[in-house]
Amino acid sequence: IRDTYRGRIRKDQDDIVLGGLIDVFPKIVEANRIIILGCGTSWHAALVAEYLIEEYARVPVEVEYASEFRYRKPIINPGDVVIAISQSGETADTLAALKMAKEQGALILGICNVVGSSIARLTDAGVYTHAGAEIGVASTKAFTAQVTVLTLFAFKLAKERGKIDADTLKMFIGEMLAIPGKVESILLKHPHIKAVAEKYKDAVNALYLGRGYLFPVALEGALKLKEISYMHAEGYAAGEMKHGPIALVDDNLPVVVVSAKDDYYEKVVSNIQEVKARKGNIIAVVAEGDNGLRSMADDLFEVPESHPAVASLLTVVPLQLFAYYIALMRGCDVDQPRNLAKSVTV
Ligand code: F1P
Repeated sequence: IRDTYRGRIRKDQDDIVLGGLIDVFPKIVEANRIIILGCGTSWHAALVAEYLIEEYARVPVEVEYASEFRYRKPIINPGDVVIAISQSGETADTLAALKMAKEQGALILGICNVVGSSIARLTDAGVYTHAGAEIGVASTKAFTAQVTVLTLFAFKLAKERGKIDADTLKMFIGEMLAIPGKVESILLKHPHIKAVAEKYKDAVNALYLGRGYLFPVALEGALKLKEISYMHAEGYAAGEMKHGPIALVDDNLPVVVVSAKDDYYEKVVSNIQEVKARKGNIIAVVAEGDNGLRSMADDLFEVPESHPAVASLLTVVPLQLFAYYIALMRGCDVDQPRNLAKSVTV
């Protein structure tokens, strides 16, 4: 995340500089709509961006799997800005969807990790995540780097569109600059995360719930567990639980609830009560010092407090580690999971 910031936050921390977008930013400011495309983890990062851009920059955003978008007949207008997110920059579905958007006159942007990759070369402009080489096939630091770039983008856009003032931008920059240190403090808690993984390593299913900015984190936590430990896991918007997944809850089901001190807090508390009433096991990701959830959860992953708009960058980290330890304990190869490829080029 520190590398992703490098050179992108002005020295006096009062502005965000996205060098690759300078020439096209006036067009982005005028966009009627922003469409964000990706696959897998990159799609989850896009969801975080949707919430950020709509809340702060007030531009309509659509997020779609590139693998769907490329085959249906979506409406794309010349006033649209289409952003592709891809760690590898080679994902065939994302590349094909982007080509289609380009042919239909949209401004196309890329957020990729691999410099000079196919998606990066196709786009009109873009931002590299500079997350370094991802060794494992399943995206982890790519996710936090993508969300970091998208957060910078959303706040920059909000400022340029006059939706937030200079002081608010400065406050957000301060929040973001504090993230790397906070992530380090979460990583130091790995022995605790490992101990919790030991308790749940033999579960057959797991459910992940979150609301708002933490809904995509729930999806991502579940995907990491599936990808590297082969444990079946589902991520849901917590408000959807009563519309189906609640039927799964019994004393064999670990339910990971991702929370923060945000507007959804009370709703998350009632979701936890609903799970506990059905004897489910709650693993809660909570802000440090949140004693309210401490008494309700079976296990806790504490993360430092932050503004809710950046909480996804912190709350995802214990879930990545949790998946990692469960995978190791189940004898899985965490770097080369079966059936997965680093670049899905077909
Ligand atoms: C997309 C993706 C990853 C996933 C795995 C397979 O890749 O679905 O999110 O973890 O590596 O590919 P990309 O377009 O971000 O390179």
